[in-house]
Amino acid sequence: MKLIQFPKGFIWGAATSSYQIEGAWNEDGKGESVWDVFSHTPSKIKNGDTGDVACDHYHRYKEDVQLMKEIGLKAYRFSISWPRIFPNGKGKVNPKGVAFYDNLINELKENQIEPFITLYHWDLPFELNKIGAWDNRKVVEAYVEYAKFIFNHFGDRVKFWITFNEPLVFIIYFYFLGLYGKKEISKTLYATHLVNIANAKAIETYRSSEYADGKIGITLNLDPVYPKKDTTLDEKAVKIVDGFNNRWFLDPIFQSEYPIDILSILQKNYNFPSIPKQDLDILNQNHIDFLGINNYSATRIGIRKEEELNNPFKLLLPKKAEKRTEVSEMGWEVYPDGFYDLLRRVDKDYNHPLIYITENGMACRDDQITNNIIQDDDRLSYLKRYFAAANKAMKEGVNLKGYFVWSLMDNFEWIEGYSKRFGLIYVNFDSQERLWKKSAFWYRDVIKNNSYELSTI
Ligand code: GCO
Repeated sequence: MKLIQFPKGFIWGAATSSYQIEGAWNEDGKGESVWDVFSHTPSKIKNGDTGDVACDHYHRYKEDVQLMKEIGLKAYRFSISWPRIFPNGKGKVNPKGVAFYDNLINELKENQIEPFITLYHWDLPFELNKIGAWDNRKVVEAYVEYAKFIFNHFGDRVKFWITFNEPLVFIIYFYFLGLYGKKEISKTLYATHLVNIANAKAIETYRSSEYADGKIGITLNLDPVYPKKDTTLDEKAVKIVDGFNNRWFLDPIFQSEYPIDILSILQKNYNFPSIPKQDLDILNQNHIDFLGINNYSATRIGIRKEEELNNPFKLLLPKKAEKRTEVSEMGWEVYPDGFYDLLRRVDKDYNHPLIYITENGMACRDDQITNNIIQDDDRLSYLKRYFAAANKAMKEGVNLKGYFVWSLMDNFEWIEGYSKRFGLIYVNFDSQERLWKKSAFWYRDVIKNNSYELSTI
């Protein structure tokens, strides 16, 4: 057995997002989001599930904060539903929406749990989708106004801010998913740049706000990318996938420029427009305080023909893991060494940034119960190995200061609906009963001891 010891003050947390847990989709003046409309569209979501009720967190938040308290969480990462604050995306504020988050934040503070707030976890006000979603600079302006309101209203109590969750997913994947309706690929790609502008302007707004004494960052979903075979072709494919998946999002944020190899592919194949100098200046003047990393798995790439390199989006599509690979219920490979590799790479290539793991966890069947406790041994084993990988990276110098398990509780897993369970806490979506899983008890002890034993056999 090996003792895995974390430094004093390490921030142990759990994460959720508004659309995935709140429910009350049209209550107390909340406006529609693109996900309300999408999940109400037949055959889009598995089993016809919607986020209409979800975990009913909007009404049960006090009970849920007590669960966080019992687990011993030091912090809780959640997102604010933009259309609950601005039902039309901008203009008139919804006071009952503001009151919900006031109550939640106050409940957290009263229980010594630090709120980490994600401003945007994908629930774009549907009204803004009508003017083009993220490929319209007017949506960027509306986002900055929303952010300004949030900072000024909650900034006295909230000191950790995440501007966006996973631009790769909510732009590239969701444009292909049709979430925003019909879109051209060139506009989709340009939207990744506009979100970077929105990120920089939100940072600028925060730093000039009344409560600018906190930290502000962005959450990216990053993956280590490996060749399936040790061939030049696979190495070339790895460079492209790593470029699209990781560098296209990391470089503008840390280096205020886009990776030239990917930029030239986009210019050649998708007439990606040149970036105006004033945009690059905005990126250059507003850097993040910390990077949030979401990671669950690893990406392995193998191609047979050179021409496959000309269709980068096909390369990017999620792949089924090889046979006999350990996978989660999502079919994602379990590969903790990849997590270590990723952390070391970000640390080395992007100048030793302050990092929080803003999401890591495992979807499991969670169908075994003993003494009212869900026996999620697979998740327990996953977390032990991923925590150990992070700990190893920290010992080698990575500036990692906190870890948020995805997720606090089972919730609406986007197009998978409620069929995939990531929670430390099990949710019976018929009765809304919450049940502890074995991993929640284990996590409670890790937080209490700031350490745990890892079997080395
Ligand atoms: C994401 C999102 C979460 C997901 C989780 C499991 O990373 O995709 O932030 O909302 O539910 O990652 O897929």
